[in-house]
Amino acid sequence: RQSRLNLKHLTAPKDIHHDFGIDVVEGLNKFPKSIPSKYFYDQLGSELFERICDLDEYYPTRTETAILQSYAAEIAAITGECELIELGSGSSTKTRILLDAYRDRGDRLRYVPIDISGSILSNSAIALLSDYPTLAIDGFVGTYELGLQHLPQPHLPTRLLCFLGSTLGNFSPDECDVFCDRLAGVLQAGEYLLLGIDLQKSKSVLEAAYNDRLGVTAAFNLNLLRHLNYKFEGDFDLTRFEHAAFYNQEQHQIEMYLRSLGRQRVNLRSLDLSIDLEPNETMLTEISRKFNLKHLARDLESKGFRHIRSWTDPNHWYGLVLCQI
Ligand code: AVI
Repeated sequence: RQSRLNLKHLTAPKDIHHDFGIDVVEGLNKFPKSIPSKYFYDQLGSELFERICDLDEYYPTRTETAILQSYAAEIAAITGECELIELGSGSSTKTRILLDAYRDRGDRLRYVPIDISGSILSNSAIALLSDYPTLAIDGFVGTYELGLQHLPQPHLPTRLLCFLGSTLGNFSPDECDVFCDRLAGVLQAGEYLLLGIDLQKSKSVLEAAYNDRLGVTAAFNLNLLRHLNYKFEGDFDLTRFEHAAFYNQEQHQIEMYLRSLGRQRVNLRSLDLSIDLEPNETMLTEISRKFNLKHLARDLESKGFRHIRSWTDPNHWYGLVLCQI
């Protein structure tokens, strides 16, 4: 009998470490300085992000969940029996809503989660297997890129690739372009893409979501420096930086920074890197783009995806887009 759980590690930790070092040297030698947001997600960073998702001010997670709860059955009816692939599956909480919808139809259940965090992936896979006795999981610990390169042979009539949580918004327009081309390249004719995206809205709602009163987002942002210290024998003093997040209305994006409280020099010994920061100098740590549903559907059409349906919440704060290649 075939095992119901198959989890593969796609990247040797050494390679991740190597890319991380190159990205950090490049980002910190540039002006203005920046650090790629994908490095937020060490163990503590992933846990802090899960806490962000529970915050009163951070509406995206619960809004996306509510939309899925309302429309998962409709999504399942459109795609029919299908294999679920998920990029950035994390705790797979939202995936359960889709799995329930397919299970209620009597469909076979197969799930291909891809996540950079091995511990979160294996914990959620074990919990899923016990809650869904007929589910088979064929997952990958690794980057999205590696996961997409190693997708298993499809077993069910079609596939639905889910990219939820508005993570697409953390890519620059160019990265987004490359990524969508990539998705179009790995999916076969007739297969589906389900995207969760945060929509444009008032500055006050957006800025509150990234400047929560408990300071969890600030801790999440500052944890990046702790991660750098740990990885590269660094001496960032976390008390000498502060979190800042603004909505850039022209670019329709939240920009998150770490601001230097005073002039300081920081060393990352194992990278042989020293950087100087001016008082109030900022390092860009994340952009979080906010979309317009019509524009996004048009952009996806230009990549070869046929827009099937979009769903949103009563406030139109968040959108789910289903398209087919
Ligand atoms: C993962 N990503 C979609 C989150 C976002 O809203 O851009 C990351 C985050 N950054 C601060 N709060 C949450």
